[in-house]
Amino acid sequence: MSLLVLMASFGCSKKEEAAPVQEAPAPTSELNIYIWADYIPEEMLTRFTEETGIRVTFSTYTTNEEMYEKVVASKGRYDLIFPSSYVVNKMRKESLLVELDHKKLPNFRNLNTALLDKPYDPGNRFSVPYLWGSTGIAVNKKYVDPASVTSWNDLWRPEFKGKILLIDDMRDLFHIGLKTLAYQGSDTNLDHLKAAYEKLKTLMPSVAVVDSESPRSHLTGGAIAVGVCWSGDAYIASKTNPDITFIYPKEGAIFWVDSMAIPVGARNIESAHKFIEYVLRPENAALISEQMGYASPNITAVEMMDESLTTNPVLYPPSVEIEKGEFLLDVGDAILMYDRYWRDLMSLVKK
Ligand code: N2P
Repeated sequence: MSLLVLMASFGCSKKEEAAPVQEAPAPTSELNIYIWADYIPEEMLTRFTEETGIRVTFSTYTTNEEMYEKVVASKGRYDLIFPSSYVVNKMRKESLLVELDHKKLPNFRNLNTALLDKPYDPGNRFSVPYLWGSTGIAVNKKYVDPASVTSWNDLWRPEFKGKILLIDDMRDLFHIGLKTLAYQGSDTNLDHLKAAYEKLKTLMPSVAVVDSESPRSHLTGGAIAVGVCWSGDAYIASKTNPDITFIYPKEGAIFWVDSMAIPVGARNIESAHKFIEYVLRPENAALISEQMGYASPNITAVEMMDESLTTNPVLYPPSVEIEKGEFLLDVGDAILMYDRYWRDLMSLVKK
């Protein structure tokens, strides 16, 4: 299956609501960005202000769920957010995103068409891909031969007790639990979810740390033998600790695309468009990808980047791994069950 076909399976079939109608407020000289932790070089923000005079404030989140709740609870506070594809789908269907004015985004043409016009946002009316990557297993060679770690099931090996890192990502972790039981990664069947919960429960006593703020610091620290983490963190950690490698489990890694989107109620829609266009400039997109350690959806940027990065399988997975992998889908109301089980699992991690 090609990346194109695989990604065509994004999204779900729920009835769609009309796009939110919103009067564009007068352009202002401010921009409030709400973004994942460690996801943009600060110099990008400084240079944007120097160039446009637009003052940027930014705050960070570590989970899609945290971002979603905050955005819903504080309409008007943020102008630009970075949801993963399945959250774009949810938010657009709930009329929580502003329709983009593509006339203001000429650099959109630099994007890889394989990553555009997917069921999670047909025509990219509400979202513009920012970075993409995967969730796999980081391994420290000091503790274990990386060649012996091939499956999500290896996380349960007794020798890793007390030396496991997890990212604080409910959907990624349930995906792993579900896949080890041969279910779909975005399953909504309650019996399957319960079985995945029971399976994950047996892993929790072995977990040393759950952290999405800075997973890389635990990897470089050296006390972690194996970690469920995002590709970029494994890549950046390997630069300071060469014992760290990244494995795509044989059941398939988890792939995701994070996009830029404007939440309904945003007060600086004009500034948000200017920032999106600024990020789409190839030299800026290349810098973001190089410094953050994730793949760029911007083809022109990829062409400019150093080959050592674009041929690095951690950043740019071989197509065989993409074919085996899965993208997370919106799970609708089943999210409540995920949430309940997740809280219980987190209460079992030794503090
Ligand atoms: C990096 C955040 C990665 C986002 N700190 C995963 N979707």
